[in-house]
Amino acid sequence: MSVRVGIDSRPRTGETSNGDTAVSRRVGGRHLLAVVDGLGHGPDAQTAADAARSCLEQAALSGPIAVLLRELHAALRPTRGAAAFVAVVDGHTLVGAGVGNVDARMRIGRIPLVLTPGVLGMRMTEPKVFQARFAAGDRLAIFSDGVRATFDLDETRTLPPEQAAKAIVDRYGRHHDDATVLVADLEQ
Ligand SMILES: [Mn+2]
Repeated sequence: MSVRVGIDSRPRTGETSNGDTAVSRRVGGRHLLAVVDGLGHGPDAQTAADAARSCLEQAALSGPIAVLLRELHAALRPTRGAAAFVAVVDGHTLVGAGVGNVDARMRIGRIPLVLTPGVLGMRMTEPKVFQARFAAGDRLAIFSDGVRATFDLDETRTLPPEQAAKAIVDRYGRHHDDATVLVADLEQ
């Protein structure tokens, strides 16, 4: 099973620091997919995003997702905090959780997602972990709240993931916020 990923991320208009970040990382048979939105925008938001990125680039993917989120929560403690959606693809199974305003959807499948309120690094309740079936040929999008949720994944179905992510950010990105989309296709 391979996951093909495209990411587009840009700061709000007039800002050079990006408080959003996305991570795609394969370890063994597992593939980590994450989007992080540092609180607010500007350099301090980017510091939070950077701390989250370095945590997610080193974290073990073999344990429960709730443990990964607790590690992320701890790594973000010295920062102003962040919202994040973190998922792991293992075969045809997608397991993940979202804390704060980073959301996700699939083109065909359905994520029974209940976002957990809170801010990673500040306050987090027990994360609500979902599990979904991720069929070959399906497409997942994870997006920060700088992207209007009205986009339809069918609109970009003919585009490869890199171009689809860019098209969604270009068309649906809010100019007053950092905007990020991670698009992942599950291939055979
Ligand atoms: Mn945001």
